Order: sequence, then structure tokens, then C-alpha cells
Amino acid sequence: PQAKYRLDYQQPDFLIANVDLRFELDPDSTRVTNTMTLSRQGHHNKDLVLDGDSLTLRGVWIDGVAMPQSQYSQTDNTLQIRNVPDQFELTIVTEIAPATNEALEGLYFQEQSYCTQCEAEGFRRITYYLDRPDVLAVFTTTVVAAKQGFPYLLSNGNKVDAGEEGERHWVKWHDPHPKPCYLFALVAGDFDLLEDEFVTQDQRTVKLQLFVNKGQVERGRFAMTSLKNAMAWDERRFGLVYDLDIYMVVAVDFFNMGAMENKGLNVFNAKYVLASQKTATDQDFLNVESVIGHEYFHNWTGNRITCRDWFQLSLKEGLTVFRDQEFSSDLGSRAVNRIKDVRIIRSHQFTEDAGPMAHPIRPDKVIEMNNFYTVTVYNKGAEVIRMLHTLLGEEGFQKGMRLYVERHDGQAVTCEDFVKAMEDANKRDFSLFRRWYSQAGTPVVKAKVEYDPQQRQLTLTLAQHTPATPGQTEKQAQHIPVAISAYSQVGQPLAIFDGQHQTLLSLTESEQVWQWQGVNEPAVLALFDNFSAPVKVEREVNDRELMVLMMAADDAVSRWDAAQQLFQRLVQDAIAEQRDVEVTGPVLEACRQLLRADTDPALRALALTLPTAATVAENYQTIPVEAIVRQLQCLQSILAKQLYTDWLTVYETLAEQTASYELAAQDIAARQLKQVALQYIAESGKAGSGELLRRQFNDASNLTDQLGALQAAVSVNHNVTTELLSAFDEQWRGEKLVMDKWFSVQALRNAPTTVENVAELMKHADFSLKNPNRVYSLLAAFTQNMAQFHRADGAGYRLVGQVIRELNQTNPQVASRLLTPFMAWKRYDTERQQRMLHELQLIRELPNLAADLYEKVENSLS
Ligand code: BAL
Ligand code: ZN
Repeated sequence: PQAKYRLDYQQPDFLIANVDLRFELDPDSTRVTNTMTLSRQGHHNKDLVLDGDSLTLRGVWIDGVAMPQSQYSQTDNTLQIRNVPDQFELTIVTEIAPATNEALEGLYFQEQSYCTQCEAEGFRRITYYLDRPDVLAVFTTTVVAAKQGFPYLLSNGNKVDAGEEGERHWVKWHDPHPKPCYLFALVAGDFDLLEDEFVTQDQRTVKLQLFVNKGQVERGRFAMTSLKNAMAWDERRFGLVYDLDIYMVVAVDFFNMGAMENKGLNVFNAKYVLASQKTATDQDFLNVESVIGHEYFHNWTGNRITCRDWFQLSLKEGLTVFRDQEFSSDLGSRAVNRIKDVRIIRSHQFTEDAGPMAHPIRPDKVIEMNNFYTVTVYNKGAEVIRMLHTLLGEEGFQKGMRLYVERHDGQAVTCEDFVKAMEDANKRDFSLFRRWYSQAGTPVVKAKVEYDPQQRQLTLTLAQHTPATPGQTEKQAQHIPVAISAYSQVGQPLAIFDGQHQTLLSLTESEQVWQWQGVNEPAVLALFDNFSAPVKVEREVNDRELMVLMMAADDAVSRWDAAQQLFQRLVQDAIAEQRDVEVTGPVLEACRQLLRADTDPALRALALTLPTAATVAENYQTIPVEAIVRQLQCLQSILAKQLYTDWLTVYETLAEQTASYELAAQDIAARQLKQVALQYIAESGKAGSGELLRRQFNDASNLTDQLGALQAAVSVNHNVTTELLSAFDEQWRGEKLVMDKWFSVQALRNAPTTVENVAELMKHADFSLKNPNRVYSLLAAFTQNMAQFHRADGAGYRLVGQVIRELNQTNPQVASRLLTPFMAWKRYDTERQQRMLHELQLIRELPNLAADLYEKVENSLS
């Protein structure tokens, strides 16, 4: 496989104005007739070279005249046509076999439905085309299929015609908005339909349709409400209004990604659409809201304004993640949402930034584009947009957005165009800020706070350094927004920044010093309030100061962060001194106070949840697997036992409060803290804990509580574990999305037989390697199990390695996801390194190694 480089971009030699597609659907042989109007772009006499993959060519016509084979030639991935005119109509007929398409890219047929996925480069598996995002065309699509079994024939845009031909029927769709082919979609099948409508601010009525598997309409209602909320929110906050008469969402069981923003016809992984009290947890509901929002927001940030080339993916993804984060925060708890976002960055993005595939949010080199739908492009990309928002404020940011839309509506543009619009609208210079787009790696900021009582002066010194990443050894200073706030030793706000106790600094050099005068006492500083930049912070701060911040910082993220730092320090000190964790009286007391505090229960829950093993691991060059797992467990056990009566009181109070189920934010928050309390109660192993777990499991009126009890039991290997696991299996067998949770819970269990159990679960009737959700829920979840995936004898590696090799040919995208944890092999001890390397080498030796795996393996081994 060949690498592509961002700087090699060339505009297309030909443009396509209109595409007329006709699909005659058949599982084994679907005939695609593609008629395009093309024109030469610029002065050249090059041949037309179209992309194609796994297509059977049946004929080529130019302006209605059949081309002799001598005028065109094919390779595995191209169709080259010689001597074409400057303007012409080109018709290409191909055949494809959707039923054998297990990669789930292009057009595929699963469980009696046809479905497409074209981003990033799947359209070339449907027909020969200029499969690149800067070729924008108006699509007209006719879908023909048997009436029996396929009552719904869907594609992008508006339905303009329909008819019947004997046993078959057809529907014609027209999408007036020029779009790149990655936004093309087709779905055909038999569904239940949920309908609603939305009236836009300019008083147009938009028809909303949600297609779900038969019998699932009730589970789609929350998604429909979320969609209407998203449409209203985008008008209110961004002034962006929907632009077609119809918006369709289809939920499918087989889907590699979460969802796809195809114009007017979103295709969703069913797990981000279907939700009900009994079958979805609170987090599932929140995920549905966020993903429905995300795909809807793409209509402007992605579809109306799209990417010039795939290196610019963060242009639409970083921005759209930022928008969906804001949507969730405006509708729910801003602080809770922010903390969850920070956790993703710290436990996944920082790892990616430290590994062999570290890349800037706008990558420079790509072999397989599917490998770049990453936490860096998406989540760090959103952090970069958020920093612009922090620097400009809401008003300035929206001014920039308006200019961006005004300038670029209908175009395929670059990240540079976005930054330029933000700059021009606000008359700012973001030259330095642009380094966030070009540099990979996580900046480390070292902070020193000094107080001089004689001079009554406070000094803050910040120094930044970004470690080298593959291909980028020299790093320059970045523009880092640093939000800070000051408190007294007893937690009172100190108004030392021009009469304020909070301020925003810009760290732009490798080292900078700030001084404030007239400071009467040694201040405790909260640094990076609201996680104002995606950086690691190293600072000298003592436990007492962390406890002040934990109790008194204004910003909820800083309070949470102080608690997390305190916990991490307890664990890391114990590891460094090769002893078990010890918790001092004052720290216990601070935890007790936090638990009893009169603040949002969800924030208390998050603050009292220990950092993940992955987050702790980020602080080590060589990850001490057993020590991290053991010391986190040890800390959990101390907090469980020492605060036992507090946990019990909180649990009982909240159990009463949540006795009747509501999906309101305050009930979700209460259930969240109740779950943390239950987890600690289970951990305590006290008499009665088994009864409590059993009772919550059996009496639960909703999945959050039922699964919560199961998780709590399994995570501490409580002696009710087997009983609850069997009961869950018996109750939910066949309910695939619910069973996915049952698989995950067991995959994450820290028990000596977890590897063998995961292997056994792969034989369960509800498991299938063909369905990405099953693979993610069992095997991807298992790779997050620090103790057992990294089992010293290498059994965890062997199991996942074997699955990757099986998926190499059938679904390389899914295989590639499973490979990610192996890429960090250098971070483990020598024995583990050798075992991980062995798996990577076995994969490298596969015949027909997919490009997805090739790229990751080569980067890992180089
Ligand atoms: N564009 C791929 C799926 C998503 O980010 O919405
Ligand atoms: Zn997206």
C-alpha cells in the first residue's frame, strides 16, 4: 500500500456536475448504472482516471456511444479512459455483490436490508467515480428492488418519483445540494417507521422519519425528541437552519462506525438510536442524544461545507464534536459533560499521542484513511476548536462561524480556511495557534508557583515542552490558553488578578513568568480551569493544596481534577515505594466531606471515582501493570471500608429518591452517585452487600440499576457474581444490544480465567465476529482490561491476535481497531513486549494483509 501526503494535494483534473444512479438491487448481483456529466478542469489533455474497487465492469458509454475496450483500461483500483472530450456524458455499468460484503463498506446486504457506508472511500466499491471529497455533484438516484421484503427504498434528498414494474418497484430521489460521494447513501428494506415534523425558524415544515427494525418504534422515541432538540438548538445557538424538506434516520444492526451523516439520510448504528428504560442505561440515552446531535450538526459543518481532502478531516469532525459537546452541555450538566470529555482525552488521546501512530489533528501522511478516524482528529480536534472559543469568547467565535459559513457554503475547504475565518472576523492573529494543527504530541506544561511575603508578590512560571513524535523530532512552542483561579489556604477566592480571582493567560513561549503584586497571603492556584488546553501538567503541589482545590475551586473540572490528582498521587507514591496505598486521616475526611457535600450528585460521583488504570499508566514510560491494578484496587478497598457507613447512608437515601424511574437530569445524577456508592459497598465485602446487589438487580425497573448491580458484583468478584450473570443471560438472551453489555462486563472482569471466559463467550449464541458491535463489546472491551489483556503469560494477546487475523480479510476496519492496543508495546516490560511483538509479527506475515493493518503494524515495528 502507498502512502499519501497532505502537501501533494492537486485539484481534480475533471469535475462532475451531475450524477444519475440506478440501482437494481440483488444480494448477489446488483447492477449499478452510473451516468455522469463531466468537464475537464484546467488546460491539460490527461486521461480520465476513476477510482474503483471490487467492481465488475459491464460497459462504458460516452455521450450515448459504447466505448470499445481499446479506449479504456482497468487496474485493481482504477478505470482509465483515453481521449475524452472536454465536456461529456459518461455512463458506466458495473455489478457488485452486496451479500458477500462483510467489510461493511460500500453497498452491503445484512439481515434482509441493503445499506451503504461511503466515508471515507467506500463509494468506489459501488461504482467508478472521482472518489474524493472535493468533487461535488448533484445526485439523482433511482432504487429498484422487489416489492416483497423491500417496501422502503431510500436515498438522499427529496423523493421525486416512484413506480412499479411487475414484482419490482422503484423510487427516484433527487438531492439538490451538490455533495461529495462520501455523503451518498442508499437503504432498502422493511422497517417500522416513526414520523414527526419540525418547523424551522423560517416557518418551513420538515418531515422527520426514523426507520427502525420491526417492533422497535417505542425505542426510537427518545432519538426523535433528540433530533428535534438538535434542530432547534442549532438554530438558536449557531443560527443554522435545516435545508431539505425531509430528514431521515435509519437504525441498522451492522455498522462499523457509530453513525454517518449522509445528506438527508443518516445511517445509524442501532445502539445510538434505540433506547428504552428497560434496555438502555442512562449513559446510552445520553449517547443517543449526543450522536443524533452530532450527525445532524454535520449538515452544516461537514455537508454544506465539506473537506477539500481527507487530511482535513478534523475540519468537520473536530468542529462537529465541539458542537455536539456544546449541545449536550446546554441541555444537560455542563460540568459533567466536560469532565467526561477530559477523561476521554486523558485515557485515550494522550496514549495515542505517545504511540507510534501519533499524528497532528491534521495528519500529513496517510496510508489507509479509515485509520484516521481517531481520538486525535475527533476529540483533540474538538479541544483545539474549544481553545479558539476560549480565546475569542462566544460572541467572537460565532462571528467567526458566520464568516466561515458566508465564505465557504457549498465548498470543499481546509482547516486553514476555518482558522482564517476566525482570524478575519475577529481581527486576530492566530499564526502561532496554527501549530495545534501541524504538531503531534501532548505538550507538557511545568508550573511553579512562588510567593514572596515581603514583597507581597505571587509569581507563576510556566514552561512548555512537547516530546518528539514519529517523524517530528523538533517541536515548537504552542499557543496554550491557561485559565487560572486563586484561593486562600482555607479556600476563599482571592481577587488578585485586577480585582478578579480568575483570569486567562496565554502561554506562547517555551517559558514565561507572570507576577502579581499586592497579594497578602500565599495563594493556592487552580491551573487549567475547565481543562483550558489539552496538555499534561507537572506541578509541585502538596496534598493540603489539592484538598483546598478539591473542596473550594469555583470550576467543577478543577475540583474533580484535584481529587483525581490526589488519588493518582496516592497510587503512584505507593508504587514508587513498593508498598500498598496508605490514606491519611485528612484525605479520608476530605473524601467524606466531598461525598456529603451539597453539590450535584453526578459531580460527587465523578470526583469519587478513581482514575482509570489507563490514565495512571500515562504517567509511566514503562507501565507497571500489576502494580497499577493492585494499588488502584487497594485504594478502592480502603475508601470502601473506611467510609462504609457513609456509602451505605448515601446509597439508601438515593435508592429512596430514585425509587420511581425518571430520565430527568437530576435522576440520572442520583443514579450515578448511587452506583458509585454501590460499587464501594460491594468492594467492602461486608455482610449484607450480596443481598443489596441481589435486591437492586432483581427489583430494578431500569437497565441502569440492573446493569449497575451486575457491574458492581463482577468488578469485585463478589460471590453473587455467577448467579447474577446467569440471571442476566436468561433474561436478555436474544436482545443483542443488551447482551453486548453482558459481554463487556465479563470482558472487563479482573479474574484469573477472564481470557478463557472471553474465548468461551465467543461461542455464545448472541455473539458473532461478523457484527462489529459484538466484537467491540467483547473483544475491544477486553483490550481495555489492563490486568487480563496484559496477562503475563500472553494469553490475552494471543486471543486478540487470533481474532485480528481472522478479521483481516473480512472486516479490516474492525480488525484495525483491535490492533490499536498492541501499538503501545514499547510501553511494557520486556517479556510483555516480546509477546506483543510476536502477535504483531504474525499479523505482518499474513497473506493479503489489509492496508488498515499494514499501516499500523509497519508504524509499530519501525
Ligand atoms: N463521519 C463519520 C461519522 C461521524 O463522525 O459522524
Ligand atoms: Zn462526525
